[in-house]
Amino acid sequence: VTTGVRRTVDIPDLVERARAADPRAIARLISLVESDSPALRDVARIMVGLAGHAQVVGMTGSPGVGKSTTTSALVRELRTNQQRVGVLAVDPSSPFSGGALLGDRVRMQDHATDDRVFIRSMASRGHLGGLSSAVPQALRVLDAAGCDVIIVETVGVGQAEVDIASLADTTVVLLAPGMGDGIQAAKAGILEVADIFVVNKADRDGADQVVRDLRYMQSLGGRHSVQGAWRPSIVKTVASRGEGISELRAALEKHREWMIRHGELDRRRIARAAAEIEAIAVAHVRDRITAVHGSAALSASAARVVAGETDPYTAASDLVAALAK
Ligand SMILES: Nc1nc2c(ncn2[C@@H]2O[C@H](COP(=O)(O)OP(=O)(O)OP(=O)(O)O)[C@@H](O)[C@H]2O)c(=O)[nH]1
Ligand SMILES: [Mg+2]
Repeated sequence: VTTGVRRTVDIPDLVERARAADPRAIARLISLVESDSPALRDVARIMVGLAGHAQVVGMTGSPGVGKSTTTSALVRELRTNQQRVGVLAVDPSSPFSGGALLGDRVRMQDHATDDRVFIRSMASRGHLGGLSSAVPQALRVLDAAGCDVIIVETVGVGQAEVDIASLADTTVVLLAPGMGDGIQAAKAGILEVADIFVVNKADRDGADQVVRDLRYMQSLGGRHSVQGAWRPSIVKTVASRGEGISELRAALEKHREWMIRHGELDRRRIARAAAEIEAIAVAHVRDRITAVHGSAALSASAARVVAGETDPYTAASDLVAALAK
């Protein structure tokens, strides 16, 4: 298999080594899927049937709320239970991975020498502007590599956290006292996506008030108030001291068990795969439009719409109809 960089990569060999938890092979595979190279397809094909074991946990919340500290403490907790852990820190603001997450890397350094913990940061914006198609693939790589839990950390700004929530089996929304989170969270709609609330920085005044606010909001309804629905747990933590982290782990396990018992895990995963297939298909159609009509065709068609010669629906139908020929 040849990648764009004139280098031959033995993907089956890489996957084999990744399954044996070789961190360099895992890193290389994630780089391959991240670079959106033709190898992405091959990696995806070879990994069929190898993923599905890991619990994917999304961690989201406002900047500085304690996501990285909580993630690091949770990794420690999971490791004492002999679990293998992957961490993907996804930066929603940057088209490039790396820089912005340096602080997170420093915070994660405790785990740098543990070969059962794999930590990686990624940009979340793909070339089409949406959530990078590489994120689900990177999750599959970590899953195939035998991770029991994969934690995806992303800053809760804009649409990104909702996107991340759609990738996770379990979504953890972090809040902290004194951050005006109650209102912010409600605004961003992240209350709706939470399976577990963590009220971090419980060493500060106001943590109990945040818990009461959450309980009050839960009492008002929403998708969780439907009969038989999962009622999001609320866990108080002082992540910087590791307090409440075993309770968080217990809440994660409880949610996973609940989902399995109610068929929710399969439902979520099917919905996720459907969204992924659709996104790939749409990207494919987009590429085909350019391939069949040439890159100038869209602007030519747009000019006709602006000139009042046709309408956008007819123009779109014409573009798509030509693809089938
Ligand atoms: N008092 C207190 N401080 C905490 C606690 N947990 C984290 N912090 C501090 O809060 C600051 C931000 O923590 P991070 O873990 O980097 O927060 P984050 O949500 O990952 O931040 P971004 O990735 O920048 O969005 C750091 O200075 C932490 O030491 C806590 O439980 N109590
Ligand atoms: Mg962080």
